[in-house]
Amino acid sequence: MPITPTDKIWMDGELVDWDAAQIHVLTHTLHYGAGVFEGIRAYETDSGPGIFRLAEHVHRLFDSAKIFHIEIPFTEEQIRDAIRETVRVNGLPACYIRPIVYLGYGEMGLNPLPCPVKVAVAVWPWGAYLGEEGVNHGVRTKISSWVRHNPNTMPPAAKGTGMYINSQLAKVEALLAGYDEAIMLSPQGYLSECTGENLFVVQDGVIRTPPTASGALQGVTQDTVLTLAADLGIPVRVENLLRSCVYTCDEAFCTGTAAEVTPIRSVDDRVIGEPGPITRQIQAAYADVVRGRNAKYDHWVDRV
Ligand code: PPE
Repeated sequence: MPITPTDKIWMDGELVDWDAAQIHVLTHTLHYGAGVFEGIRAYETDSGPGIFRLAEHVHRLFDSAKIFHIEIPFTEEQIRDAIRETVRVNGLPACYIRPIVYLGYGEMGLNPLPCPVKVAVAVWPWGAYLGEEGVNHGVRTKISSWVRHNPNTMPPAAKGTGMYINSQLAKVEALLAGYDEAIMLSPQGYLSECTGENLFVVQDGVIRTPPTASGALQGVTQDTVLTLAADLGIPVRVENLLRSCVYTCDEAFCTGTAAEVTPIRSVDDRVIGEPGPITRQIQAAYADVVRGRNAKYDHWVDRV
């Protein structure tokens, strides 16, 4: 998906022109992959752009950094302010927001501790992550031959840049085989998540999703969906699920900030079909809450 440039990028406390947001080729994170990032969306609301669950995303960024021994030279409040400012100056009604913390230029070798810690925030317009067709009719998925991280190989609770090599291997394998997205299993053989989304399965009116212990990221959208579903009176369970569950389920969908709520129409050529009623209900509830149209969760929408 080509990036549409915007006006300014926030780098280490200053707004710089989009084209001037450059780094050195000996940037530590480029070589060894230890950086942490977030994906956040701002939506158009009645009172200007609203950033969805900003505090939770920034908190996860700090948790990810802590796991990797990266000390962010700003407070959570400063980063929240930087994000609001970047959204504001770029003047978009809605956008995707990418804060990244990385280790900069000045050191080489595997000890990251002496490296300068750099922070940037960029925003750009980003449409349907898995395509409009996917949102409306569901995506075709394949269980990957690539296994999700063992929790003692890579910490699933961290959103680390280098961790996405695993996702990319699975994504490319699925795309080259003619599918839209991959579903990954945990090293123990349970369903884990997709390459950039959490996974949900609906069976007999119950919504189920795998736990972080399966190697899945603890998704903000996953939490939002579990909360909204409970409000709608739909039973929810977070538990280990077998691969066969997703072959025989009534409905399945995946969730993420970028992907929002995207239905799954088939898995390994076992057809689930057009998005079902619970998936549609969750999609609609999500579309409302992110745009500040659900009074109960107005505190999730941070107006800039
Ligand atoms: N699992 C993974 C592996 C993941 O990358 C994401 C977000 C999620 C689950 C859902 O998390 P949350 O956004 O908190 O609901 N993936 C981000 C990056 C996508 C990208 O291509 O870059 C995102 O959705 O912003």
